[in-house]
Amino acid sequence: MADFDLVVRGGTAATAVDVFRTDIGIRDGRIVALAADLPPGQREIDATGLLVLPGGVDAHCHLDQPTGDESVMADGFESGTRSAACGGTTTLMPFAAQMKGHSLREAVADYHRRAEGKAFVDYAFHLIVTDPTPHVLGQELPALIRDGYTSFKIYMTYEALKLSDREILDVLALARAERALVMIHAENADCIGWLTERLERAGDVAPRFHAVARPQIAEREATHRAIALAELVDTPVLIVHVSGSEAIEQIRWAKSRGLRIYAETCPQYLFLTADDLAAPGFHGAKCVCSPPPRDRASQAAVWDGLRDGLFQIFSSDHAPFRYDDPKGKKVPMAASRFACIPNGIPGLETRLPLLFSAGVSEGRIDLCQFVALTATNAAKMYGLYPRKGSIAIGGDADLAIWDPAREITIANTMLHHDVDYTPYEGMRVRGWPVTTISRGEIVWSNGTFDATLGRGRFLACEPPQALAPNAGRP
Ligand code: DUC
Ligand code: ZN
Ligand code: ZN
Repeated sequence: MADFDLVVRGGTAATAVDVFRTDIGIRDGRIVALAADLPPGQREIDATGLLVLPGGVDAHCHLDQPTGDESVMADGFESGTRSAACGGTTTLMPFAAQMKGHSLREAVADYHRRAEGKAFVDYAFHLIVTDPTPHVLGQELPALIRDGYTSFKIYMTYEALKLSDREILDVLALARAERALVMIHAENADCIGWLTERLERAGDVAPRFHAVARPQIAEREATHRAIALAELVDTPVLIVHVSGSEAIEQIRWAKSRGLRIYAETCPQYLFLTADDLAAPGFHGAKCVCSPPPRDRASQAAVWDGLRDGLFQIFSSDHAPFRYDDPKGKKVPMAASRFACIPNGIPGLETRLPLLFSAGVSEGRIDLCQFVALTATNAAKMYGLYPRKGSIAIGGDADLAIWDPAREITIANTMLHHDVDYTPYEGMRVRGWPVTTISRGEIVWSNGTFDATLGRGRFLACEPPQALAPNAGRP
């Protein structure tokens, strides 16, 4: 009998801190040996000349999330986890969202029903808290945190979702007491509402005005306020989907004062700009997301932040709406009001190749930073480490094997989501995950996806782990 179910042989492995040549022995879904010249396994993968990285952890994506209007998300757990796996991601963290006036516990139960039996790879849930009543803060949330939902997102914008500053303080205090992590969508709701009304009155309703209605100043002000509220309560927060150089300045300032402010950014802020929302006809709607893509200077500031450790996490913020669909970007009101275009763009499968190519292949970040930003830091911050996010004995055998020389021109036809476009159509990348292994099973290999529906498991999260102050830096 072979010692191993699977041996990945001859590759170059990378973690957030090290790059080393090793064979990887896998048994019962876990890594059980890291050494040269391991004895044969029942199956073998020849990784000579390839990189073996931890499977990606996509710590911010939206799947089958009720929207509250007539739009419907194109991807649920089946197509979402399939697409993620084909792009080298083995753990996803979508959101169980509370609707105002409803129970958070019920939202979680509903979201489990949506996921159950449909995932191809493993997943955990963040919560979205929109109605922090005494019952939610005193009963539901503490119990949910103990049950493995240790991170929750709150909004400073959107009428149906936003919290007042006072409510934010209450949520932060609860997170401090219960050791949970609050993720904040930082945009100033009143600035956006005021600008939107003026633009609509002037007849400026095309998709490109979405970016005009959500300027950097609205993100900068809310980011500053989120930092101040977190400082007041003395608890760490994570600012999600940071887009602009001005918000980045605020985070840099907070960190220079020793505050525990963490930050996430996404591919759209490196590879798109507001000009993409001005594409001919209605095509700009394909790039409508919030916060919106900015300009070249902000792209450069985001790269600086990825390089120097300002950002800990690089997520997709996959929020999937079909373009040519009255339940997608073309919901009836969207043609006459940019504010009705569903917010969000797809990106589960392209997240890692885009960052690998422009980051690692082009020398802006090194391989260890890539692993930290795309897997390890999220696993630590959201309480999934060391089971996920690394290559370590005892950890789950979640691996992505990369061909760093493979050149691909991105086309929606090659992707595995159920969205009818990708904003990155035609972009050329160097480096692609050729094989994905989830808990020891090969689910994606050389262009073929092969996994049993429902094999993906729910992961209960531990409390967040502190990151080293320089996590993500060389
Ligand atoms: N916030 C997100 O996190 N995703 C999509 C849209 C939004 O506003
Ligand atoms: Zn958001
Ligand atoms: Zn999101």
